[in-house]
Amino acid sequence: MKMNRIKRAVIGGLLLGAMFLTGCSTTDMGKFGAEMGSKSIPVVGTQRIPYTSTVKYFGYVKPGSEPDAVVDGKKFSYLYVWIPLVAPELGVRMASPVLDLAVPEEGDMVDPLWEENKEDQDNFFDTYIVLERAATIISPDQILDQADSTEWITYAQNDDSSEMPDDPEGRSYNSLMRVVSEPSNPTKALVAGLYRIGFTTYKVGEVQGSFYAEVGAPVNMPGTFIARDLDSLVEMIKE
Ligand SMILES: [Ca+2]
Repeated sequence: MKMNRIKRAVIGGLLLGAMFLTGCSTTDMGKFGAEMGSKSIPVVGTQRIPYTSTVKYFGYVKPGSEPDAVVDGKKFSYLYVWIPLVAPELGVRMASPVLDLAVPEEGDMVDPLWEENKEDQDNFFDTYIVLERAATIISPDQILDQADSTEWITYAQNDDSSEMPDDPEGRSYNSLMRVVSEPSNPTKALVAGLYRIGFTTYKVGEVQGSFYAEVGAPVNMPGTFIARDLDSLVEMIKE
């Protein structure tokens, strides 16, 4: 009887320890794991295969900058994303500020403002992201002609994700979402074309400071680009 109680206490302690470990926030961005092929393992949690292809963007928004748009009273900025192939799934995550979470590597897209301001520890924002696709833009030569007139289809949004590192004040305010394509539904299929990541701050506050954005796919996607404006995006696609 007593032995059983001790055994139960030990097992309980181990379970608690394992839950604590898996529940802890990471201190760097870590691998971006996919939804497809993920497995839920009791105690351990969800095990994910890292995305095969990821494209990263390091950005900075100067305090006091004008937003790209105001949607339902929220000040939105955009990152434009060219997806060159049909994707079975897309993941998007964003963190602010960047500081020690990640450093740009070859092939990453780096905003010149980020280089100048990457040490800024004072300005950051509570990220909120929305993934949208331009309904009519499926080839690069349509981007500049149709961007103003196209409709944008919303796929998903996220405010706070416990999978992301905390902000400098220890709050779980960074964002992560995964969208699995539904090929038979035109508004849920992840076809090739122009996408954008709308980002804002969900609660009261301004979008300002450094930010990290990453788009992942479980297949190779050479020719995927991210830019803050459409002219730059078109330039990158052409090169
Ligand atoms: Ca948030």
